[in-house]
Amino acid sequence: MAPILQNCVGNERTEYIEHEEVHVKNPHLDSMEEDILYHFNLGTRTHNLPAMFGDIKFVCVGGSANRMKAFAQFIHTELGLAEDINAIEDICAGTDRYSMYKVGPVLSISHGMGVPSISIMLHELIKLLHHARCRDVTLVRIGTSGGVGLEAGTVVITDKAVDSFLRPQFEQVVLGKVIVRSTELDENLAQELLQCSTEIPNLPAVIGNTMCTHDFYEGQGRLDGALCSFSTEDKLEYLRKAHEAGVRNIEMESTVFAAMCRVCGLKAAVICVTLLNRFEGDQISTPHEVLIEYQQRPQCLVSHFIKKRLGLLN
Ligand code: R2B
Ligand code: URA
Repeated sequence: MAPILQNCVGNERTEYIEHEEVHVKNPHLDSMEEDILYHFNLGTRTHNLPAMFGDIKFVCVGGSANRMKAFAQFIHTELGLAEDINAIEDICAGTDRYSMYKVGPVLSISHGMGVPSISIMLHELIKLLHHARCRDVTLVRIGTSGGVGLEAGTVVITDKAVDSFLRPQFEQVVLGKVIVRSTELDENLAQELLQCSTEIPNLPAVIGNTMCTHDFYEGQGRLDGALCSFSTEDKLEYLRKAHEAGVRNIEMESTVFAAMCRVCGLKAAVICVTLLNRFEGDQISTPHEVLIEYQQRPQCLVSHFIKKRLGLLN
């Protein structure tokens, strides 16, 4: 069956309205007596979601479970919370699909690698925020990426998330048809984050477009996978074209993240550090300790942003 393209870019947007509860865009949910958030091992019957999560204002998501645990511990220290840091436990301990940590008004969740993995997490996260009656929530993806014409270690705050064809859209196949959703992110939030970056020493940051691919190797124009069907010149030409279109980094989750948040009226941002400059190579050969420091940069930036929003900075 040939795919039928439904061009609905932009049609599904929900405007963000201050102090309104988080929206879900599914009329079927109202008639369900119970909602089991299977991959979180949480549910509306088994857990008091408003009591557990009602005060959440910031959700930070990232690929690795260890990194999101480290972020939870870091933000706990940064916010100067009274509770014992060792009491921060994985709320999703009953499953190893995702990890989730709550630190005051901040939720830290891992989403794995790639669009399908983050998309499942986001369906359940947005329903969780809805069931918990959360208001004024900001979502931030913090992650790693390959830089396009940037020095390694630069943090890219995403302007537009674009697909492999450089289109600011995400295609979701639904019932054998393609639904197209816009991947526009909140411009003011990106600017606010850029301003925060200028207030932190040794945190080079830019606003740029982020390309989201469905593969790390051939899909990102790498010459070092198990398969490669193109030349070095083909690769460089593709990267040059992407750079001309404003792409400054490449990762694997931003389009669906931007699209789903936009449809549900959630303010969202993507902050990824570049681990290498893809014009210079494909292998990530930077020493481990340097990579660790790079990966802390998006965490420092989002922590500064949260503290500023909470009025904890002078
Ligand atoms: C960045 O890093 C991962 C691949 O190494 C992927 O999840 C991403 O977006
Ligand atoms: N993550 C990616 O998706 N690509 C890179 O090049 C580095 C990290």
